[in-house]
Amino acid sequence: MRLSEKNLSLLPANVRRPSYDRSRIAASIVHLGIGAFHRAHQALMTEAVLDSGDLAWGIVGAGMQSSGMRDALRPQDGLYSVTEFGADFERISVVGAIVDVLGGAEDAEKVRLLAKMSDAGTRIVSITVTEKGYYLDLATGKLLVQSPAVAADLANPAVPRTILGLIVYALRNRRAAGLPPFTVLSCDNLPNNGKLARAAVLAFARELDAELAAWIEAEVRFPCTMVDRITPATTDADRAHAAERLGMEDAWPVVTEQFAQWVIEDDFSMGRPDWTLGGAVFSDEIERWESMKLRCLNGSHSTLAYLGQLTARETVAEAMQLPLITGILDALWRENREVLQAPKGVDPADYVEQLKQRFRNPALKHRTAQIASDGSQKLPPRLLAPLRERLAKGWPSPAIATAIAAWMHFAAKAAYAGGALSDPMSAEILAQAGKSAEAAAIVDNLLAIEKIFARDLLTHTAFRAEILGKFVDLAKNPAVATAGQIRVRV
Ligand code: CS2
Repeated sequence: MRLSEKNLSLLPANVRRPSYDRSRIAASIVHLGIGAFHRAHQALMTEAVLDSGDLAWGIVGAGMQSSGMRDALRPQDGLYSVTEFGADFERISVVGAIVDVLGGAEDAEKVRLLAKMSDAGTRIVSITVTEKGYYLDLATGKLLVQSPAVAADLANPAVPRTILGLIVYALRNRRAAGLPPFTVLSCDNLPNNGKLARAAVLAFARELDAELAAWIEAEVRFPCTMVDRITPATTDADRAHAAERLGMEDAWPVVTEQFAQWVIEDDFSMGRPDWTLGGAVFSDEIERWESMKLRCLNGSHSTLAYLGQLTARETVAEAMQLPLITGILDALWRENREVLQAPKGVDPADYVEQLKQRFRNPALKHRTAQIASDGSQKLPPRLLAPLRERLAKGWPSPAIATAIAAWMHFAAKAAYAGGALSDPMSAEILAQAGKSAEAAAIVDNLLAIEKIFARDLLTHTAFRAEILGKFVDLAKNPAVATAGQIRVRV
């Protein structure tokens, strides 16, 4: 038996389920990048809105690269389960907010998606495509016009594959039809995510049509948001657990933590749901919320991931058992806090304590390999931003330097093993990391990648000495996988 509209009534009594009539929902939100995170976060908060009786805000989800989610959820009428785990807490809910899933690999689906976005009923287009889905050079903020995906979308308006092509062509259709523009709501882990989305969309539009770009600039709203909920990729064990609780199969359940936070700038052109019903907060302090979260949570997550990968710790909770790692994290949090501007009413010390509890959550099998992906995209906002603020004050940053050195070891390890990295810049990183087996050369060759490090760090004498020192410390530590493989000149 499989989860579906027809089988809802057969769920055990302790499973939460939609309290409203799904056939009456208006699907006014299109979500680009329908993965586990969106389904554990925005979709669940939207579920609370629907449960309150406001049925104006159903979601049409879209896969950007693969059709996997569509194939899993369509036979289930869009229904799926979310299991939330806290220290002494477990709750399972079946969510009805996603009314359809489009998109994926096939051209015909992209055409349907574009038509849905161009439709008068679409009021919000929200996005979770990760950092690389914006096609921005994060060191300069410029659009990667040469990237094959962007070039293809500029050349082929009928079947756009990137969020930029989809948004710009849909807005062009709406303008031509005299329809108001939807709001573009970025929910990715980027500082000023709305502003970055706007910059990428405008740069793409300018390549096509200056007038259209000017219209977008004047008319389209791109609120910034801070999103937070640790949601690991679903495993087979999660599928089995959900099936047992539901008494039926769910092809793609979501497992997440109890904690959830969503802070949103209240700037929507065609209305918005009252997401506060699901726990969201509207605020004009997004930049502070976002930088606290990115640096304290995601920065330490990346640090844990690279050090965890180097010390054979498969999950975050396992990595949190290793004093070598927790010692570096404590120092990293101190370095971050010294340059942090916390939102009003938030005590950063409490925030960090709560993070430690969240990272230790044994119910979440959050793989360090998953977080270690896309380092080229994650390092700049998570680690290099606070680093530059500290360098400007002339302060040393041994913990941030260790974190970056750990990423360098991680890259060197992959280069020596002849493997690949899950990173859009894998080829370039591995070429630089594998050029030499000598510590100083590896550090310099990697620091020379301008798309990640810009130009200032390689030539900063004090920082270069600091990171080399930390890189050498790791190379000499027998607990680290690359120890013995890297030559250290004395
Ligand atoms: C993680 C995030 O994979 C990663 O890079 O740091 O996905 C993290 O789990 C979320 O941002 C938590 O809100």
